[in-house]
Amino acid sequence: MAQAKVVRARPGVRSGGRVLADALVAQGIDHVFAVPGESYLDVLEGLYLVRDRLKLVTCRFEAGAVNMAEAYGKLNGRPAVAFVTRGPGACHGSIGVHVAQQDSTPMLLFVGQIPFEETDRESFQEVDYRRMFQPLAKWVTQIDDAKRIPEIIAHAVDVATSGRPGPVVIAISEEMQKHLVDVVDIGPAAVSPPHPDPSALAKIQAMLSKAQKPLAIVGGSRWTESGRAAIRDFLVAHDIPTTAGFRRQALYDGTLSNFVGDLGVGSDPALVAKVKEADLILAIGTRLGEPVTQGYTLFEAAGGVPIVHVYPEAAEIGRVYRPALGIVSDLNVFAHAAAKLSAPKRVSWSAWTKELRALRLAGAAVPNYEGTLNLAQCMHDLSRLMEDDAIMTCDAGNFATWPPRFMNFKDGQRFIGPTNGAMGYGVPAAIGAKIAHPDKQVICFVGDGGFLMTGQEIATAFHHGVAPIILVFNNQMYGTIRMYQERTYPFHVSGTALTNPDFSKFIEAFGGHGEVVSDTAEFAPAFRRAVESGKPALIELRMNPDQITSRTTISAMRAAAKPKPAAKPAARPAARTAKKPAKKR
Ligand SMILES: Cc1ncc(C[n+]2csc(CCOP(=O)(O)OP(=O)(O)O)c2C)c(N)n1
Ligand SMILES: [Mg+2]
Repeated sequence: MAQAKVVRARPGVRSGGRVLADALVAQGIDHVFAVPGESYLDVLEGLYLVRDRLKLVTCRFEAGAVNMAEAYGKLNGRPAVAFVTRGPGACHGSIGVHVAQQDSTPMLLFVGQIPFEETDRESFQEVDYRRMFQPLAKWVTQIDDAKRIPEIIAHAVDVATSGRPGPVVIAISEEMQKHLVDVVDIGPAAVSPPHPDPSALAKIQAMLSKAQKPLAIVGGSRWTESGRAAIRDFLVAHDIPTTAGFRRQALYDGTLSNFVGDLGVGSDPALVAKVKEADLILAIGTRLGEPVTQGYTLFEAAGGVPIVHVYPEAAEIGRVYRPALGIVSDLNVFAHAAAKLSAPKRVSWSAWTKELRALRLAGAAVPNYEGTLNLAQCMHDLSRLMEDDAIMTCDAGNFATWPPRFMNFKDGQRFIGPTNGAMGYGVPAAIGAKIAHPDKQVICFVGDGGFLMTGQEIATAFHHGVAPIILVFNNQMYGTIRMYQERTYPFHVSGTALTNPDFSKFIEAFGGHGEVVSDTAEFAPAFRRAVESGKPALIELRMNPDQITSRTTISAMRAAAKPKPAAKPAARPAARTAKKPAKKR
C-alpha cells in the first residue's frame, strides 16, 4: 500500500502503471470503467497520463463498473476494460464476469493485487484470483513482471475476442506497477478469421432443398452491422422464418415478414410448439443452451431434427445437440458467404413462414388487461415514440418479457440484456451504453427489485453528463420468484414482497427528471417529457401487481391451484412437492 513514486521516466523507460495504460491504448481500448483502489494507484496515474486517448469512467459500485464494461463489449464487439481493487472490489465485480462469460462478451477485468512478496500470508484483502475466477472467466492471469505487460495484454485481447468471446481477468501485483521498464507497446494482431468451407455452404443449400419447414435461430455476439445485414439478406431471400436467441432479439429486424419471435425465457408457447414441428434448424451464432432450447426440451441430443450449427468455436458445436452439419466460422464471414448463395425463385415453405409470422403478430397485439395501466399498449407507444437507432438495455425479471413480446425492434435499434439473468445489469448497462454512444437515445427496462440493486449507479450518469431514460416496472415484489412460488407453493408468499421508495423522488434527488405512470394514457406524454428534459430520467410504471406476466395473473394461478390450502392447510400433496421444481431465473 506504499504511495506511488512520481516517475520521471527517460524516453522509453516507463513505470509498469504507465506501460499498462499505454498497452490498453495500443490495443485500441478507449473506455475504462473503474472503482478506484490503493492497489492500482500507479495505473490510475498511467490512465491520467493517457486521458486524452482513454476515457476513465468513475463508477459507484464495482458490479456497476464491470456491467458497464460488459455492455460496451456487447454493443461494440470490442472489449472495454473494468478496473477494481483487490478482495472486496473483485468480489463485487465478479457478477459482470459471469455475465460476460455466459453472454460470450469480450471484456477485460483488471484487479489490483497485493504486493508480490506478501503472497500466501492472507495479507490484507489477499485473494488468489486464478482460483477465484477460474470457473467464471475465459482466462485468468496475473502480471508480476512489468516487462511482460504489453505481451499479456495483447494476448488477453486476443483471447477475449477470438472463438467464443469472453472475459479475461488480469490481476496486477502492486509493486510491479512501480517498476521502471523499457519495453515496446504491442498493437492488435491482424488475424484472418475462420471462414466456412465452401462445401459446407453447398450442403446447407442441399439441406434446404429437402426441407419443408426450416427455421433459423440467430444469436451470439460480435455481429457487425454488415454481418447482420448479410444474414438478413440470406434469410429474407430464402424466406426462412427467423427467431432470435434469448435477449438477442435486436440482431434481427423485427419488422420483416420472416421474423417470428424470440426463443428464451417467456417465449410465446405457440411459437415453441411450432419450433418442434420444424424439419431443419439453422442455428446461426447462437449457443443451443438452456434458455434457447426451453430447458433442453426443444431438440433431441442424439439426433432428431437436423441442425446446422454455425459457431465461431468448435467446442460449442455438438456440446449438447449433435448437429447434422457443424460449421466453425466467424459469424460475419459466414453471413457474407451465405448471402451469396443463390436463392430459389419460389420456396416451398412460404405458407409456413406466413403462419409463424401471423402467430408473432397475433402474440404482439394488445390484449385487454385488468387495471388502469396496460403495459402492452405502453410498449406499442414506446415503439412509436423512440428513436429508430435507440439502444435498449434490460435487467432480469418478469417485466423483461413485455418488451420482446410487444415490440418489433427496428433494424437500427439495439436491445441488450444479461442472458445469464443477472439482476442489477440494466441500469449500469444503460449508463455504459450512453457513455459509449452519447449521441444515441438509451432506454433501460428494469424491475423494482433490480433497480434497487444498482440504481444508485445513476450517479455515474450525472457525473459523466449522460442522460439515459429508465423505465422501472414496479409491482412491489420480486415478481419472477413470486410466480414460481405461486406455481409450486400457491398462496404462500415467502421472501418475495418488497417495500419501495418513491422512485421519481429518488432520481429527482440526483437532479434528474422523474415521472409516475399509473394509467395507460399517461405513458406517452410522460415519455415525451422525459426525453425533452434532457436529464437522466426515470419513469415509474405502477403495475397491477396481480398481472404477474403478460400472459397470466396471480389470481388465475391461484384459481387453477388445487387443492386450495383451506381444504388441506398443512400437508402438501405428494405429487406436487415431488414434481421437478421449476427453473428459477
Ligand atoms: C443477482 C440476482 N439475484 C437474484 C436473482 C433471482 N431472481 C430472478 S428474477 C428475480 C426478481 C426480479 O424482481 P424485479 O426486478 O422486481 O422484476 P419482476 O420479476 O418483479 O418483474 C429474482 C430475485 C437473479 N436472477 N439475479
Ligand atoms: Mg418487481
